[in-house]
Amino acid sequence: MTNHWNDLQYADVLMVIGANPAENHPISFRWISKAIEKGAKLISVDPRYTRTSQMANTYAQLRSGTDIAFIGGMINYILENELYHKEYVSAYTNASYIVDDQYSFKDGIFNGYDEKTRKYDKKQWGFKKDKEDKIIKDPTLKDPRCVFQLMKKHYSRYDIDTVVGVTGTDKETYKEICKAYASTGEVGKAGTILYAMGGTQHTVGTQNIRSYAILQLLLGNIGIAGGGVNALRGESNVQGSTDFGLLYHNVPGYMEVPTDADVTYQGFLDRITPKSGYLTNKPKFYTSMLKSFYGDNATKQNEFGYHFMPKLGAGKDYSYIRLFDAMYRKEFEGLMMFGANPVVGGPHASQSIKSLANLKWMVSIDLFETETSSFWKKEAGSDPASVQTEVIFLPACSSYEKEGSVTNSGRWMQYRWQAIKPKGESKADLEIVHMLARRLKELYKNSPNPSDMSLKALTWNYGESDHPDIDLVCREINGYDMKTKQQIKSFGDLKDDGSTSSGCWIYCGFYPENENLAKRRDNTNEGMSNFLNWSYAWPANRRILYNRASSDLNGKAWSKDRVGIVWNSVEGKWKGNDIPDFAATKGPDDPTFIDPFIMIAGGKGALFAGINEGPFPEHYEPYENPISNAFSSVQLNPAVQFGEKATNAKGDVSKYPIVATTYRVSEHWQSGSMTRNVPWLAELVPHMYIEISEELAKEKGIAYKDRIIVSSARGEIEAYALITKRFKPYKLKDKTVHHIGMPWHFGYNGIATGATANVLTPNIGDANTTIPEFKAFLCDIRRAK
Ligand SMILES: Nc1nc2c(c(=O)[nH]1)N[C@H]1C(S)=C(S)[C@@H](COP(=O)(O)OP(=O)(O)OC[C@H]3O[C@@H](n4cnc5c(=O)[nH]c(N)nc54)[C@H](O)[C@@H]3O)O[C@H]1N2
Ligand SMILES: Nc1nc2c(c(=O)[nH]1)N[C@H]1C(S)=C(S)[C@@H](COP(=O)(O)OP(=O)(O)OC[C@H]3O[C@@H](n4cnc5c(=O)[nH]c(N)nc54)[C@H](O)[C@@H]3O)O[C@H]1N2
Ligand SMILES: [Mo]
Repeated sequence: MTNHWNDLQYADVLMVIGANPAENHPISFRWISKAIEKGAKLISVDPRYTRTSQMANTYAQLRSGTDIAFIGGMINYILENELYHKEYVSAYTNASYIVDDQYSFKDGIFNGYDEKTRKYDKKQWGFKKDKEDKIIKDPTLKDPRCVFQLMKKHYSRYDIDTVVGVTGTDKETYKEICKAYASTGEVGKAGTILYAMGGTQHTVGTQNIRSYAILQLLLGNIGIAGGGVNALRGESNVQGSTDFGLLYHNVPGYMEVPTDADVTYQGFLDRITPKSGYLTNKPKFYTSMLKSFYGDNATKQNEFGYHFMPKLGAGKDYSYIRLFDAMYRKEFEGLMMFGANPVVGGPHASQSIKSLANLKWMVSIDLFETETSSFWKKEAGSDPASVQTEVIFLPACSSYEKEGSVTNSGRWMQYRWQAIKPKGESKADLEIVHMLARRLKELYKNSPNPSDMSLKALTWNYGESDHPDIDLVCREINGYDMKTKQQIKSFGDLKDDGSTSSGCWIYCGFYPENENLAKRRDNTNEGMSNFLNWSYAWPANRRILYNRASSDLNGKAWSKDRVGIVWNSVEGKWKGNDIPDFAATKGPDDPTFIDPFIMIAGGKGALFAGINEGPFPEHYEPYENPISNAFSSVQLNPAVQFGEKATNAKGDVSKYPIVATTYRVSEHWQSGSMTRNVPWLAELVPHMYIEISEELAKEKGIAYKDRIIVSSARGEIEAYALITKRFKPYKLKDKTVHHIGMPWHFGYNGIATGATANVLTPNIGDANTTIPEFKAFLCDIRRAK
């Protein structure tokens, strides 16, 4: 989230698109309801009429996988009718930048595309520069080659009729939404966008979210209270885990993992450090992280221990789908899984089982025996001995049985204390890792083998018993001065000369001196519900990102009802209801002042930005699509990469004419290991079901509670039919398309069991993140015998 949960109450219009917070983030509704009580409008855009839709002023149906068309039409409406926030767009975004002459867009393809590699050369999407190497701008936004005009041209193709012909949305409802949301472009108004997996789990997931960001920049909705692009994150600590390098290509603080092509530390730093913007400081953060990994073993002479770091094979991709592909090819011997159940949660689930069966060993660290830790029973049928994978199960304890912090969607790092002692032999994940690390270090301490140097050089100073001292972990995450061992107060004080250590730079400052600020529980509201003394928000306790944009060019708040940070000329500093995310003493007239979007070189909000499939989001159809693309002759996102051929079976509309999507219900949690083992919850939603419209049920001769079979190119499942008004057939331009939906919470273990939706889902992902396309695929249904 650029903003945070409590802040939702300050919005004038809330658009929930690709999320269902009433079910999946129920507490958020406290703040949404508060906004509604004050007169705000709630818009819900979803293929299915959800519990969120039920609370909304306006509900729009859209076919799964068509968000870019939906938002593209809104962008067009706003540009055509000049409803954007003019001063904001001109001053705070890159709308005025003149784009390089090379830029072009023709029939779905931008310039710089290589068909063979399915990749773009992003360097060809640059800006025009003058002799002093400065970007040429036209603040009037009239130049036909400025970002603003090129964007206008790009989205002029997204007229309302074409859009609703693709999304299947009712035209009058669509117009109503365009008007209502565009009203937040008025100076002083605020609109917020809430999204989650309905937006991301697509082959165009990243561009879906970029289209939300463009919309928000045009309306001047970023940096202000009640605004923002707000990702409603998933598992309670998924924000924290990505902050700490959960993903294969990141180390803590969203910095890059070195590859084996990065032969020297300096060369690596040169590659990953931008030439301008705040991230020019990256070497300070990286070196401090290496000091936290290797302590005194990281010296200037050995490039701060850079060579101890494991390197990723250059060009290798070990994101989820590729990792399972690699396991299938037997490129891995073993797998350690902390709290994951891929046999239910992963795409093309029956294929995941085959990948696991190709491992030599697998460790599952979980609260329950899951479908994954018992996969060998299913895989082998009546002969478990035929599966060679050695499976080890370590009982983990639940969140209530351990202490530590979790970071919520608003980036607030909140400490939780242990409520009860762990049951049985179960242990906290941290304890399991700690015990393992200590034993491994002991085993290898005398090894002369160079490949074991990394383990030997690693510092592990969290106490001498099997129970780690978590306070020492917290102190190390924040960081300290190597000589004095004093805690560092802010990431601005980190150095690249090896004199400071910090485990995760974005968290540096949560533990200055002797107070762990994640433990703060002072709920005094000093202004705009930012609760600056409640827990700690990264970075630097800032509650709303890019908050310079909360005021105008002179430093005056856009709205007196939404004061973020304002310039106080008497005191000569920026003050307000938040922590400024820029130098607080540099006035608005200071020539060295940094623009609001501090993390981007130039500081301007990027309406034009190079991500993998182009500088402007463009609509492409999902991998499996019911109609041909109305916007160009390119069907699928041209930058999507394919994995193993054998695992990428594609269903054709002639055989699988129905669009399907998957989602969650309040009563179950994820792959269901936890909730399907809790009797009360298992009783509330005891069976797997498929939601189908009354029209489709009639066409197929299916009655309520009939057993039906859903098939896709990957497999088929059997479940109960739930006939509902929540789904309606879609009237697209040339044909009517049926749409069904189903929860993905079921598997064959636990008290409540049922078919796994992911047997049906495709093994293909987004072109930037590779998140699987769980939300839009084709299938067919029939009555079971
Ligand atoms: N009770 C409960 N709460 C949960 C979870 C849970 O399992 N149970 N899981 C947690 C986790 S890890 C996560 S990531 C979050 C996820 O939170 P959400 O993203 O809200 O979860 P979903 O229900 O998967 O998807 C949201 C909506 O997207 C819609 N949708 C499908 N396709 C499209 C599309 O193409 N465009 C648009 N605009 N919408 C589409 C679906 O119909 C669905 O209503 O929830 C978290 N909260
Ligand atoms: N079709 C479809 N598939 C999806 C999605 C979708 O929308 N549609 N959503 C995707 C999303 S957003 C997500 S996040 C993934 C989730 O996929 P997974 O992470 O594989 O599924 P979970 O059920 O969340 O697995 C969590 C496991 O952790 C265990 N656990 C709970 N607490 C602890 C703990 O403290 N320590 C340890 N060691 N274990 C613990 C639980 O018992 C459970 O078995 O699924 C994805 N799969
Ligand atoms: Mo998630």
